[in-house]
Amino acid sequence: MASVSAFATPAGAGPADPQPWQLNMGRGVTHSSNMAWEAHMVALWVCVIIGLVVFGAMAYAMFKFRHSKGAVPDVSFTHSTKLEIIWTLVPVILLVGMAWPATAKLIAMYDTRNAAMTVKVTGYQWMWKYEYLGEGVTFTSRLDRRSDAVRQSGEVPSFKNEADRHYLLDVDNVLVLPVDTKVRFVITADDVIHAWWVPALGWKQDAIPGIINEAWTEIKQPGIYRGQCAELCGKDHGFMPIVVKAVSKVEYQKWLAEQKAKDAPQAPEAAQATAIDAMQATPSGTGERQPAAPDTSDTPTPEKAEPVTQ
Ligand SMILES: [Cu+2]
Repeated sequence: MASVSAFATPAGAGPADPQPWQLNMGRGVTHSSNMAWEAHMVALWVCVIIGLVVFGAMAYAMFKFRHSKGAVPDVSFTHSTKLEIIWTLVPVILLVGMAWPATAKLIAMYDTRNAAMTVKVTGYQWMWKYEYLGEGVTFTSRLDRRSDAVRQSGEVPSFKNEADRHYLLDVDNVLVLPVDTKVRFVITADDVIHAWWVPALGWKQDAIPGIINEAWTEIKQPGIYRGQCAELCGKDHGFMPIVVKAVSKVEYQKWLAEQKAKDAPQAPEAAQATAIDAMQATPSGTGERQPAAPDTSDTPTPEKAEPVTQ
């Protein structure tokens, strides 16, 4: 990674954003992403060594035993038991040697126990809804207005323009999470299959209607981490980015209190989320939905109301 960080970070780019001329996979900012990076580096070096040995042997054989030097083919050679044992055992040892730690890492990545908090993520065409379970904080997160306007104007955005630095990668409401906290995600969708993916966290998880998938993260350093929907989900698949803002625990508590205060009387986000719920409600939808409050101005007295029969 030293070679990567040697390149100057462009102004406005976050610590986990890809850099110009970056060759290797980024390390990310979580234990999971570091484990993925380690598994990747082991596999990469195994591949590099195999490549050097195989192509080195080929080059040596072609150069040393060439026709012009009077080499004569050994036409009597049919097989070598010793060689066959070696070229079977070596790959088996390599594969087991790589699979063992990779499996241990995968098991750790799927262990969502002992999380301090849970965020429910729901994918919609084409936005995300975040619910901080048990906190009563819910909001939707969609492509920021600036990106939306630019993409529809036909104008070609330039990375030199600071306002377009994160073109198609900015949202109106970011997902705020505390650092050094195990956060469990429950991930689903309300229409088609989406996938929630923030590379710096080290995983992606499918968001499937009718199925709850789990994942977790524990972000080590504060920052802005960007991602996108990673499942082709319709015409605006490319326009439902994800932005995670990791802050200190104190800042997070402050932010949460602000959200609760804002949501308490008449919350635009909550109202918007409820509107989306109502719009997308299907008979197979989960949970009981309260019918909209009736307009009582010209409603007859309750005893006159018709009983609802199914
Ligand atoms: Cu999607």
